[in-house]
Amino acid sequence: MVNMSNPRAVNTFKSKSQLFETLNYLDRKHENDIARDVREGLTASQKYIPCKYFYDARGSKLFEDICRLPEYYLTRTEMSILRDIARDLMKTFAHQDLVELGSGANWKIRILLDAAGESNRSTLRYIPADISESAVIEASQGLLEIFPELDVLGIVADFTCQLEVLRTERPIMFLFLGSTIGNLCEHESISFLQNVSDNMKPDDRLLIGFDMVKPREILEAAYNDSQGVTSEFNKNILSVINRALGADFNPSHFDHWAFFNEEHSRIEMHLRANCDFSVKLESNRVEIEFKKGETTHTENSRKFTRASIEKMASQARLSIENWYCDPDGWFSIVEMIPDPRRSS
Ligand code: SAH
Ligand code: AVI
Repeated sequence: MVNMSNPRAVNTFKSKSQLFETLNYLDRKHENDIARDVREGLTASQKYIPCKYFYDARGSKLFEDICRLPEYYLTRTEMSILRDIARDLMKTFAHQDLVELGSGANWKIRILLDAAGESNRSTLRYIPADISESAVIEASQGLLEIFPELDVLGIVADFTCQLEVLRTERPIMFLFLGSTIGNLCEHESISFLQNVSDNMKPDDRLLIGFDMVKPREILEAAYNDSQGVTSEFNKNILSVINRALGADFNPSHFDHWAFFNEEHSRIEMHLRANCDFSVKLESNRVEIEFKKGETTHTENSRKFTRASIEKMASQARLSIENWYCDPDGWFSIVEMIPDPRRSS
């Protein structure tokens, strides 16, 4: 069983052939966090909004559309690596749990479950964990239609502060794919990985996807696609805030802006005001002014090198077991285990 006893809600859903449960751990505190985070972010000298608020149902769908874009090489490159390694990873994988952090759509896990084969698959449990309830439900339903023998338990939780709900008694392979780790800043990613390591049993494993540094034109094109989907995704965060906080953002007052910041080795995504205006938050209790040209920082997407990954792993008390990448070295999947010296 999953460790924590008090989810806010336990919901049962139906896929074609069977029922599955989701446990929702996002509570009233999470709703208060949005108000606090947005107030803090929009009153800072460089305005910002934490990127975890991108992912309502529409944000999750827009991210899936991004993954299909020709410029967004990350998804297809990571999937090609997964296809290459899936058989080896899964051949002896039975009676264990696959816990996917920030699971999103089910595209990548399907590759691993396919490779597991039906007899091993019927002994596995897949635990998708995401802040987006709609993503967890839809991915689980879709997966059970393809693999009716699979056991699925959905978890709706914030992986930055609720990892303990994901502990189980069986050996776990944790997955943190898509370079979602790049959306955490350096110190957040180290404390996140330390926290994962602290929640790992000695035999657990962790597979992380990292987007690697590459020429600026390729990086910038991936975040400035020609169809404008990334721009829609970026502006969708304003609709999330409008709904959660009774705010009155007009998305057309902002332009999408994304560029590679070489010094910090990250793509930065911003929303730039295209006129002067003010916005009311929390049903008129707070008013924020925006000046034409001023930007609100909505996301960092860090790009890694082998050295930066090795440093981060060692700071988080994780040992690197295996390293997999595509022939161009654009993306890496790194397998880590808890450092045996982690408690000393
Ligand atoms: N792993 C998928 C999806 C990546 S998109 C892939 O590789 O394509 C990032 C996912 O992380 C989204 O589904 C989003 O809802 C989720 N997410 C972002 N911040 C989160 C948080 N703090 N806690 C839990 N899930 C989070
Ligand atoms: C989820 N995450 C890894 C994506 C990224 O590339 O940083 C989110 C994204 N933002 C813009 N495009 C995609």
